[in-house]
Amino acid sequence: MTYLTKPRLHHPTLPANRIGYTRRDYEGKVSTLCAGCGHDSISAAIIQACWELDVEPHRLAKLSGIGCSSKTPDYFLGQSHGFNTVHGRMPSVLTGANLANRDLIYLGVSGDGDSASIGLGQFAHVMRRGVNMTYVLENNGVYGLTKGQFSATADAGSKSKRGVANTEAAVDTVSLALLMGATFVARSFSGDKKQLVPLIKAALAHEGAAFLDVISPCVAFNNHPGSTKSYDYVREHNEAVNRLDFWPNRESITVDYSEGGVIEVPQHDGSILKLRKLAADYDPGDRVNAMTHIARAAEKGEVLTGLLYLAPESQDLHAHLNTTEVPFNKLEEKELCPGAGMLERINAALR
Ligand SMILES: Cc1ncc(C[n+]2csc(CCOP(=O)(O)OP(=O)(O)O)c2C)c(N)n1
Ligand code: SF4
Ligand SMILES: [Mg+2]
Repeated sequence: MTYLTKPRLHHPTLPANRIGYTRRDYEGKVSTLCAGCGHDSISAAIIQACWELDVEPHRLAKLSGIGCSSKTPDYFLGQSHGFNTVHGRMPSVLTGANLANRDLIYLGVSGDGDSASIGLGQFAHVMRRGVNMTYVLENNGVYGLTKGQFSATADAGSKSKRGVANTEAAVDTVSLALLMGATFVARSFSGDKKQLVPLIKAALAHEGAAFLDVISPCVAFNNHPGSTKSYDYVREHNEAVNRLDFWPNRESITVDYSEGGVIEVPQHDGSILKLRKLAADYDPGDRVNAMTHIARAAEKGEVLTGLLYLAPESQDLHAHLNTTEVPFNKLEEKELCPGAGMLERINAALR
């Protein structure tokens, strides 16, 4: 058996969200990952975020590559659209789907092997193109599915289970996302649901390329002393720059934030991000400053988490390409094929 379906039993007292769904309606099949794998906690955070956001499951498309991480979309949002693509190719398939139907909410799930090795080019280009998506990278520093080889995000000096030190420099995916022009960049930890759930909600509401790197320990191959992606290491070195609260536009804000250090950032859809500053000199609106902070923290062996960058203005690929508001898959044939005369005029303009 390759998967286990969950019985569709609903406890009558489970709370429902505004569209009448309980958390169970956002679950998927029973996970076949190792007990304690960080990836399962990320799936639970995605379920929580989508339930709290009242996402209609049929309006969400989840796409992934290959790896334990890329298997996880089977374990959440069982009523959403899903596409398990080829290793490292989730971004291009997602870009195509997004161009064909801009009306869906796009969630890409990937691993550090999937994104930082074979899929590095695809990752870089989907960020710079500003595809309207949430890109969740479940980062454990190893190729979990193929038995724990170091991946390109393993820190130099980090030791394997057998005590061998990694000698190669790590690809820092948040720095790369910033360099490539991502308009929302965050890092979190699978063991910190309080931080992770609002970050996922804010990323899903963001218009443009939202990148979320989540350190997600692999308990089978990379959770020992000497690993910099273990539960203990991340807990001891986690430096959160801010705490985020996400407020959908329909809710009036009643919480008292008078203790100071809070920034309100309105989003294009009317929702509001409330950022509680934890590091006084950290400004998530300043990309260059964010890159410097991330590099300095990495030098000290710290794992900088929180909302690291939010572009003051963001646009997505459809805005760059000036495409029609109507999704392509809803256009009639006469609009998609305007005839030989129009083709001739286009060709003439290009000569
Ligand atoms: C084209 C191709 N090359 C190699 C593989 C073998 N392979 C499967 S998963 C994987 C790496 C997965 O690592 P990661 O993306 O970090 O996911 P994890 O299992 O750690 O969550 C590799 C190399 C493959 N499936 N396809
Ligand atoms: S091998 Fe590692 S990444 Fe894969 S399921 Fe097990 S703990 Fe998770
Ligand atoms: Mg991995």
